[in-house]
Amino acid sequence: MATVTPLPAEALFIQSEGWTIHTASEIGSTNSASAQLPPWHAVRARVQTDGRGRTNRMWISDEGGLWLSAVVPCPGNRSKWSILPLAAGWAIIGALKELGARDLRLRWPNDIMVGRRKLAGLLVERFNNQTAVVGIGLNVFNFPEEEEPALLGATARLADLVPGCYTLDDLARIILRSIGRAHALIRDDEFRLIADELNLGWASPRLVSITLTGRAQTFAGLFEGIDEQGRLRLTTERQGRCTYDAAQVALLRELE
Ligand code: BT5
Repeated sequence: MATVTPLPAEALFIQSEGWTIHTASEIGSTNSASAQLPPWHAVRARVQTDGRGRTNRMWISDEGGLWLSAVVPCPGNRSKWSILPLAAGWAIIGALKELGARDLRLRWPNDIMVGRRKLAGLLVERFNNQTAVVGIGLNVFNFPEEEEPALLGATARLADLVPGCYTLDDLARIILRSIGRAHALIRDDEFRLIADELNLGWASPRLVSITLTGRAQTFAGLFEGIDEQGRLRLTTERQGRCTYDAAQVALLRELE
């Protein structure tokens, strides 16, 4: 289980369209700082000192990027909400398109890519049965490769895609609004609308390699989008057509 840390005492907050957004200068991880907040609260940090990705990979969170975590209610059956990471990716792509960004795509399950460069990553965590924390890391005006040279050539920045006079506060508000819409679709059992739209973007099968959680070996297959429960559809030479949920897949690499 990921660590839970309190929100820094100096965090300031504003209200925006049903959200309470807490902002602090420096936070370890905005996801950890959101763990005990009620639904419709969000936390934003200027920098994160311990930003994390999936399976505890490191997330570089230098000044100028949007490091934001949003707490949403998840009533009822836990499995109903397992599609939240995909829906959040869809929501963020929608929000960035509204702003004028083009040629964005979702790399399953939740990387937002421009070609082969990563613009944003998402980390959805459940710290209790009532809520989920949707963590969003979006490169905007920052230069993550200056902090981590291994990222050279592998990242994209919103400022290069959409020049304009938006602030990180504006972006936080637009993205939170869009997350609220995606949340309502899941709540109302309308996820298939999101799945259909995502599958349009994945219409051409793509060769990928997969490492399953807890297994050492990697195998190749054709990624063919998601089913109505958000599970990855894969065709492999040995097993034919199979499906995997996000928790079963430790790593997906695109081979073309
Ligand atoms: C992710 O993990 O992509 C999820 C990232 C979620 C970050 C947000 S920020 C707000 C909230 N608070 C947190 O602590 N986390 C969330 P994953 O798919 O595991 O990708 C991690 C990999 O992305 C790393 O191993 C690097 O290769 C790469 N990476 C790290 N920092 C990056 C950056 N700023 N831009 C692009 N790629 C990066």
